[in-house]
Formats: sequence, C-alpha cells, structure tokens
Amino acid sequence: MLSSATTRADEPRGHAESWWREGVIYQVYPRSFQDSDGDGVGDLAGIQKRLGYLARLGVDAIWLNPFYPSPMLDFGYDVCDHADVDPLFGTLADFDALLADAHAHGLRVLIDFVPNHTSSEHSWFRDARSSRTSSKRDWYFWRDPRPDGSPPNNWASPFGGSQWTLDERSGQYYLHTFHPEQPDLNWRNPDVERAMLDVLRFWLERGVDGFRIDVANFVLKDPQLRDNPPNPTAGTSSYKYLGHYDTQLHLHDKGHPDCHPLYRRIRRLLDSYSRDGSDRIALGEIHLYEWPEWTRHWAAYYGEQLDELHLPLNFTLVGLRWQADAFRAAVDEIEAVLPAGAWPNLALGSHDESRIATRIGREQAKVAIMLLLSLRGTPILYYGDELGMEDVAVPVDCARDPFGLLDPALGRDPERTPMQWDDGPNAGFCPAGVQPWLPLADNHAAVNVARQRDDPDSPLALTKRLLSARRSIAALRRGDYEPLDAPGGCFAYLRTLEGERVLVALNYREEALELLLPDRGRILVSCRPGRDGELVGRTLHLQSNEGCLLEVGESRTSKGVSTPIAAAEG
Ligand code: TEU
Repeated sequence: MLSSATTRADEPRGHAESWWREGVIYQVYPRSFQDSDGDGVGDLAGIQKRLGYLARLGVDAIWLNPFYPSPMLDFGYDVCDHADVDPLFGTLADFDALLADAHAHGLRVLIDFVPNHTSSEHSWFRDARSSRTSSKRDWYFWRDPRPDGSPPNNWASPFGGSQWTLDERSGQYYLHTFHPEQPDLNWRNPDVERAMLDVLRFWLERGVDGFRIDVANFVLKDPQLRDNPPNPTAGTSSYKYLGHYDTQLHLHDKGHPDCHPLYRRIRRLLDSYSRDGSDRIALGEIHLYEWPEWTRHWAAYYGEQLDELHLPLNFTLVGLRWQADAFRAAVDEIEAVLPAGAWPNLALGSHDESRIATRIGREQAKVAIMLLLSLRGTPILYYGDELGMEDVAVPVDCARDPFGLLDPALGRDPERTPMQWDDGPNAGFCPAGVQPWLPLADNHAAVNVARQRDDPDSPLALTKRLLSARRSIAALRRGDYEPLDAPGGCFAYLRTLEGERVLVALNYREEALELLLPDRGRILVSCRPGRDGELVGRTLHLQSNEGCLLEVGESRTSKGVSTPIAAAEG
C-alpha cells in the first residue's frame, strides 16, 4: 500500500484508493476476542489492546459484530439503541479510542448495522406495542389474526416456528423474521428509513470506514405479505439445513426488488462521506441460497451501475465439500455472474458457521487459508482461523445461542469461543479464576498465538507469509483470475497483472501429486515450511494437503484461455 504524506491523523496510515478491494478484512467477534475488565466477556478496550497483533499479522480492516446496548438474546443482533455501546463492551468513549487507535495502526474499522429488526426492548417497539394508535405502530408490522386465529401468513422463522407472534394486549400479530424478541422494522415507512439512515450518519460522523449490513436483503418484503411457496429443493442444499424454515422458498419475506433502490440511497449516503482514498463501504449480508439462479440475484446487489453494495457477502465457499472441482466450479460461477467492474469477496467462516478446521481438517484448513488469501476478491478472515481454531463442543446446559436452544445441532456457540492467545490461564483471553462466557478449546495450550508465532509450520506463520506476499505482489491483490485445467484433486489458477504472474496450485487430496507447469517458477509461499524460495523446473511436486504460490515466468497463455497443466509423467 502507498504511504502518503497527506494522511490525516484521524485516517488510517497508508491508504490506497480501493482499500476495500485490495485489503483483507478480519472479523472480530467482540465477546470473544479479549476481555479487559475481568468479567469473562470480551470488550472494546480488549480489542484495542490487540490492535498491534492485527497490524503485525498484516490485515487491513476489522469488522466488529454488534456491541450496541442489547438484552443479548441474539448476542447483540437484538439492538436496543443503535447509537450507543452496551456497558458490557464499554462506552462510546472506548469506541472512539478504539477507532482512533485502529486508524493509527493503519486498520480500517467496519461495524455491524442491523437494519431488519430491533430488540423488543427498543423504545420504538415498546412505543409501537403500547397501543394500536401509537405513532410508532407502523414502524413495525402488525396484522390481525386470520379468522381461525392463526398467523397472517405462513412465513417460517429460521429460529423455529412462525415469524408472527400474537401480542395479547392489542390482539394483533407482529412480524419477526428471527426471534420473537427481534421484531422486524417496516422500512416502507419513510420515518423508519430516515431514523435508520441517521444511525448510519451517527457512526460515519464518528469516523467508521463502513458497515457490514446484517441480512441486508431481508429489509423489504412483499407488500402484500403473500405466503411463501414450498421449496422444491428442500434438503438438497449443501448449506446447513434449518428444518421447517428450509421447507419454504423464501420468495416473499426477503429479497424484494425494492431493496435495490434502498441500497442505492444508502450508497449515496456512504459516498457523501467518502473522500479520495477513503471510501466508506457497505458489506451486505445476502442470503438467497435456495432461490433458483441465486448467484444472479446475489450479483444484482452490486447495482447495475455498481451503485449499491460495494461487497455483497458471498458464503459460497462455506457450504462446499472439500473437493477441488467443487471449489473451481463455485469460483468460476461467481466470476461469471459478476457485473463488469464488480469485485468479489470470499469467506471461509463466520460467527454463524462451523469453523473451517473442523469442517475440513487441520492440514486442509491451511490449504483453504491459502485459497482465501490468493483468489481474486476481498478475503474476510474470521478471528482464530489464522490459528486453525476448531469448534468447541459446548455442553447442552452451557448453550447460549438461541439457535442452539432450538436444536443443539444448529448452535453457533462452538465457533464463537474465546480467542486463544497464549498457554497461560484462560489462554490470555481473561484473567485466571474468571469463567469465560463460553468454554475455551481443550487444545488452547497448544493452539495459540504465542506458540504459533515461533513455529514456522503453524497456520499463523503461514497466514503471515501469505499476507506479506499479498502486500508485496500486486497481482495477488488486484490481478486477474485465470483457472487452469489441473489433474483431479488439484485446484490451480493464475493471478496476473501486467508482467506479474503468480500460479497457485492447491492439492486437496491426502496423496502427493506432480504437476507439469506451463513454465518454470519460484515458490513464494508453500503450506510446507522450508520450500519458500525454491526454484521449480517444469514439474511441481506437491505433498498431500500442500498448496503453493509460485512466481512463474512468461507463459504462453492469454487472458481467458485456459492453460492445461498436466500431471507429470513418471
Ligand atoms: O444471520 C442471518 C441468518 O440468516 C443466519 O442466522 C442464518 O440463518 C444462520 O446462520 C444459518 O445459516 C445474521 C447474523 O449473522 C446472525 O448472527 C444473527 O443471528 C441473524 O442475522 C439475526 O440478526
């Protein structure tokens, strides 16, 4: 990244014009990153204490999950006040200090914006539910029961049951996509839009660099609230099965075309706060996985003129089997549907998904990190994945997540356990003698930052080498992507930019592999330590679960033409 003499004190050092295209976003789950006040729950001051680690790791931005005042039924996705900090996490002054210090470390800060619903404890909802004539009544969805007393339509909630709950006092049902304590806001009421855009302004004025928008495409629904049809592909998706929710094709409770003009308005607001080199961005969570041709609908959230979301989140890779051809097909499909000039984004996990090392295995997870950090697109790295942290089996009586209370198999606690910093008490997350809010992994004495820092074979060392390669090689940050036809079990591609040419070869299998390369090369980073810098002739040997990034000489390929690389003979 360029360093600039004109950088202002309140902006990150060394910004590039498209920081959000070239940079790596690191997701911090505030409850679980670092406890600074000894209550067993992470907080903003704790995150601030660890900024040096993040800067040294080599990421460019952090995204913080919600830290707003909340009853924490859905761990902050049930917001009571959008313009404050829950005392559990600190104060607004702590947020300002964290933001300023992050910027001083060269890190951008994205925060979670939760537009679809509030907590039922939010003053808006308390007011709305107080009477049918409340001035806030129409800020939420209220409908009379059907003649038989049942809910107004068939919409099923991912948290189980109906999306409607009867409010006994007024005799009407209110809508909640998720938990009954998370009533949905009615964005068709202009006052709601005005109030929520003011929330964005509040944080933009404080200097945040953008927002991760929770369930961005859920905010506008069918105006007639029609029933959802059955889902003809129920149970066939590789994405986790949510039972009753997945028996419906969610055509009418999300993804209404009116979302698009709304995101154009939000984009205009963000742009009005963007200055040269300092885009304020929208990273929107888009869930459409059961829709026919969903990738086309997903891509539409970039906007026809690239005037909606900078990065509509894409979780394609999370649901895939660990197979080279499945990954190549998924990446190629994303590339094929992207509007001209749009920029992909990639994630291997999040606070909602089983950890990558648990899903595919420890060695395989290193190959996956290499994939994440070398494909075309903005990588989003979930905290702890750089260590190969694994899901932690949380006993049923300690379960905290509302999903898990519904069905232990769906619980998201296992992927939200405390960050493993060192081999001291509570892994350095909270002081000795304090009980962390979720149990630590049993392996925390072996799998932690302090241990891995000195181990060249560790996932952390690999992640650092990859992030450092991204910093020095522009082709990795912004080059074209060209898939290569490789032997079974291998996903290989070129990243090219002007004269720079980086070949990535990933062995998905448990057996060694030999590849015939289009040209000679030099290994920049291998998942196996000790190979960096190795010169390779036309034959590349990959051990089981080994990935390599190679600088290759001039090749005879031209953009868009697939270069076969054969299995080496003999
Ligand atoms: O998640 C949206 C969402 O739909 C997921 O809960 C999904 O259904 C689940 O992970 C199964 O795939 C967002 C947040 O990321 C999540 O933490 C919140 O619980 C949810 O919204 C409600 O705000």
